[in-house]
Amino acid sequence: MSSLFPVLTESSAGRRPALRFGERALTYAELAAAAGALAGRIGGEARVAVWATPSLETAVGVVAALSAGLTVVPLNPKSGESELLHILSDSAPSLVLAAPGDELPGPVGELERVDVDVRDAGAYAPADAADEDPALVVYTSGTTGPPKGAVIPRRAVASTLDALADAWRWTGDDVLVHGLPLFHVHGLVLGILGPLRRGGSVRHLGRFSTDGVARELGGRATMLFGVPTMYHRIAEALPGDPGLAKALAGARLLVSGSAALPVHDHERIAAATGRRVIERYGMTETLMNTSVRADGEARPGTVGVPLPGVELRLVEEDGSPIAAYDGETVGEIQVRGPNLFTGYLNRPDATAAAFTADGWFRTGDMAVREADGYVRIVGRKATDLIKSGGYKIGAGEIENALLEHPGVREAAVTGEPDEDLGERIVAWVVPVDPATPPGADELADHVARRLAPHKRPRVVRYLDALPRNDMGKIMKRALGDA
Ligand code: MCA
Ligand code: AMP
Repeated sequence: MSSLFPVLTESSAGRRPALRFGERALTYAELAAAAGALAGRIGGEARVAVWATPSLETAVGVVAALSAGLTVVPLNPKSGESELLHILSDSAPSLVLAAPGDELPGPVGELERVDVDVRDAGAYAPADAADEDPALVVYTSGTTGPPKGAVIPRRAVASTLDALADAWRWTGDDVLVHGLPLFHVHGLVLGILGPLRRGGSVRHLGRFSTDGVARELGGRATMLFGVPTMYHRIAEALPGDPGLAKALAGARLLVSGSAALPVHDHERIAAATGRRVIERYGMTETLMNTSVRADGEARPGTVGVPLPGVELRLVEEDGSPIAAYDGETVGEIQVRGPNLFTGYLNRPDATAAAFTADGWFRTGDMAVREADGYVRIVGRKATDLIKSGGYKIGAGEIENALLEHPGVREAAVTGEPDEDLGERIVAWVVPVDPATPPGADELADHVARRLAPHKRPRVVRYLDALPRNDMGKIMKRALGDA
């Protein structure tokens, strides 16, 4: 297939800025040189892990590996030991790319390590890779068990980014600002590979802050990507921050995704800035499916229309397609198109279950379609999937971690509405000894150490017993009344 980053081979683009993280930046010529040198060092490998800190090194490491035709497994640097062990044994990378000086814990430290030198210089010569070759393996949580590795081919990356370019009129003149993590699709594929495929530039904030957004959008940045929690924090800050309001008012495009942006936050931002945030809808497995278009109506509470090349349908419980465009009939969203993953690594069972016989991917998201085709997501099929801060978190994974704590006899995990996070993780715990139950902080630390800090329970509620039905199954819906 043609190169994922055609601009890197165009000498005319050489002096244009490509990446900026804080004070550190690379032009296209510098990025091509650093990626070329690194690709030369790792070219013989097949699958490599990247210690995905929010840094130039991560961006250079990923671009180099993709240019060499390799598959990248991004690792969350805050993942705990069991999560890292699972990801590394499942994906079996032959080495890890990291920034010089970064400490690599336990199982990652045992891998062969290649330091990314962003000032290195080599010839940039992208390898010939096929459309169906895997580009990324991104781990994503399910309702039960450990996260599954979604294998994302190169054609999915290219097609989703080109479809977004069409929908958003995204060009090489755009300067994107964001503070998203670089081990998920949103921050890495859309937020780093997106600008580089267009020949534009990205300014990463290191970590999200409304000050950083005001500074960059008040300067040269034209677009902002964020999860709803970030836009909620912006909406909260706007009344006291005229500089932030002015900066947002001047942006070309404000895009939210990864979870639903509440209409209240949409309206507060519109009232303070005169600008509407637009939403797009995607998944790790499908990359992007729909979006409000730059030239379309930004209707709060909707995720717009299917992107070019993406087929989308709603189906009834029994799988029969819904014909109605009435804003009322709810069905599960199924999608088909070049944006889809090829399957879950080492999980043919889960892959088969995710698709219908005729190749539609079952998203598990429930939606209605309005008369003009706009999709409005109304909920999710599985109550055991929690979206907190834009992260998808499986209840079963946290329950298993809690049950490994010696003070926990039984555990159930649910999501509760949260103004800031969308949903917060609640752990319902039956202690081994009711007189000395493990403390809430201790249980949160326990989960954060094993899995990841964003998977830790924010609230712990203690019970004498979990509500169960006649079959012994935990009745999660009864937990609120327990
Ligand atoms: C707190 N911390 C702890 C503990 N408690 N660490 C260890 N043990 C503990 N017990 C640390 C946290 O690690 C964090 O560290 C800090 O304290 C604050 O934590 P927290 O409150 O959880 O986070 P936050 O800073 O408030 O983060 C909110 C956030 C974040 C910035 C919105 O949730 C975020 O980045 N979300 C983005 C998720 C995302 O990209 N999703 C995309 C997947 P420190 O201060 O060092 O950070 S979805 C996707 O890709 C699809 C395709 C799509 O559609 O987009
Ligand atoms: P992930 O598995 O982390 O890639 O998350 C994918 C899920 O995020 C989807 O199945 C949706 O439930 C949710 N999602 C992504 N974008 C949106 C959006 N704009 N509105 C509502 N939900 C969204």
